[in-house]
Amino acid sequence: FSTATVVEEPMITPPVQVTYTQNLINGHFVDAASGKTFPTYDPRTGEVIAHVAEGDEEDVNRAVAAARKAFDEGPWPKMTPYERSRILLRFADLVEKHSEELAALETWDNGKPHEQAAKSEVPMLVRLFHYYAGWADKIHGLTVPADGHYHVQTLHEPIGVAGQIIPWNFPLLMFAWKVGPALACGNTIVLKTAEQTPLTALYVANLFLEAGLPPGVLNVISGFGPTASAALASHMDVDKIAFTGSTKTGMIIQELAARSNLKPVTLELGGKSPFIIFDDADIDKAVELAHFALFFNQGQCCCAGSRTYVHEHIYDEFVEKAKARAIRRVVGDPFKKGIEQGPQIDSVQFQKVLGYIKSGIESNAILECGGDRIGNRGYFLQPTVFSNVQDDMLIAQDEIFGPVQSILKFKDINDVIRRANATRYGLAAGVFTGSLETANTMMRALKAGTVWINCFGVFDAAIPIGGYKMSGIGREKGIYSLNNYLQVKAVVSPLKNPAW
Ligand code: TXE
Repeated sequence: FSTATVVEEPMITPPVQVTYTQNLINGHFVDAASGKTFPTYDPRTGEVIAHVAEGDEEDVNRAVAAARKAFDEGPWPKMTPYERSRILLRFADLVEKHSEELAALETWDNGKPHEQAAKSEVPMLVRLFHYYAGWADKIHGLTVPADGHYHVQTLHEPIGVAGQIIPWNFPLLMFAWKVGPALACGNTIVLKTAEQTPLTALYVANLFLEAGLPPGVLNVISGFGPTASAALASHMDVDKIAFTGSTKTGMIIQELAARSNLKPVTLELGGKSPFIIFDDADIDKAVELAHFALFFNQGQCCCAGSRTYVHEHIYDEFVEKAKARAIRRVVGDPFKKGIEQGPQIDSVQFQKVLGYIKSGIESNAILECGGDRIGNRGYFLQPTVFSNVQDDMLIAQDEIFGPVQSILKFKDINDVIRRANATRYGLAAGVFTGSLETANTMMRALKAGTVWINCFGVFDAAIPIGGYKMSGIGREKGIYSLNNYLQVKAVVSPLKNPAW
């Protein structure tokens, strides 16, 4: 594997320093109440980048108290919406100003290609805050034509203290998807970052302070799931919880929310999204898109096109070309120019992916290429392609969350619709075809929160995302995310003289 040599070379020193490692509570960076810290690692080498404060129940209690006070006593929900919008815009300007440090920090902590962080993810963070800054002063209720002699209106009010728990695969974007709409609606927040990637959220939290966000409106805690997240999800003074992560943990979060104060829950969970290629499609474009759909971000995407269904007429040619493309994929130090794939996030995920590769081999899928680690340090994996994958194999059912493409053969449209939908997940789907009728039929038939037709992985601040079935509850981004952070109050009052 030619890419192995790339990984063995000395790694580039990241062009950024770690400045913020403490929790942000009530406008101040503070140590954990216990005094404990934990390491965050460079996935290129497994070496420690920094030690960050380890928040647990006591820190969550302090953060929730600050967020409660900032909500109940203001000024945040009581500010004019325009003033809130201005702070979100100032924050976006500061992100732009510090985009180089941010992109470098994101790559260092997560391992994703620096070009991807710099050219796509940091600009998307800015775009998302511009988008929600635009909403802040356009949130309003309705007047309702009810029966009887009443004036009826609805007020759309912020819910209160929002608890938000985010994962490690897109630390900055997950921060933006959660924080943007919550702040635009006038809520206050306690956000718990993923233990693998605490650094960029702390960095941008400081930019929020610089932008003039009042103390207590946004609190950021680093820490672990069973301690910090669980305390947040079960807190009696948290009014809403939003979570992105695995389906298994999503079920725990919903249970904790239900058993405490029945706080509403939104969940963005796992997926096993089909990418379906018909025989009337341009095969070279289909190969490239299917490759991108699966391998992007080291395969660590909730929406990854992880079941590549290919029509039997073009199957053999597709498999050959998909294999050739995977072998050409450039893996190495994500700080280097031209690198397409960096390391997996940590040893747990790395071992998990290797376990699925073993399972694919044992279940008699054909290993076309890859299948092993690259080099002997860090968490680099060979881009791996399996053909002859059957629907009942583990690699066709579970979320692998790594650079492993599974190619399955199908006969006709009815066959593939049935099989594509035969999963507990329903996050996304992709269709590649030259026929409008096929595209329209697929778009209606697929049970998924997003259907990409002749494209894949197109994200935008305005496009909602979320899951059918066990891929989640609710939608994030776009206008739909506002509903997650608003209460609707109906106000009814009688008329003096109904004749008027
Ligand atoms: O996720 P977890 P992990 C999927 C992907 C991956 C698998 C496991 O398949 O391989 O999940 O990854 C917090 N109570 N996705 O273990 O456990 C944790 O601290 C409360 C898909 O990293 O879901 C972190 O903040 N909270 C996904 C967050 O949950 C708990 C993105 C995510 O961790 C907790 C990431 C507990 N008991 C992984 N345990 C997507 N939808 O994009 C953990 N957490």
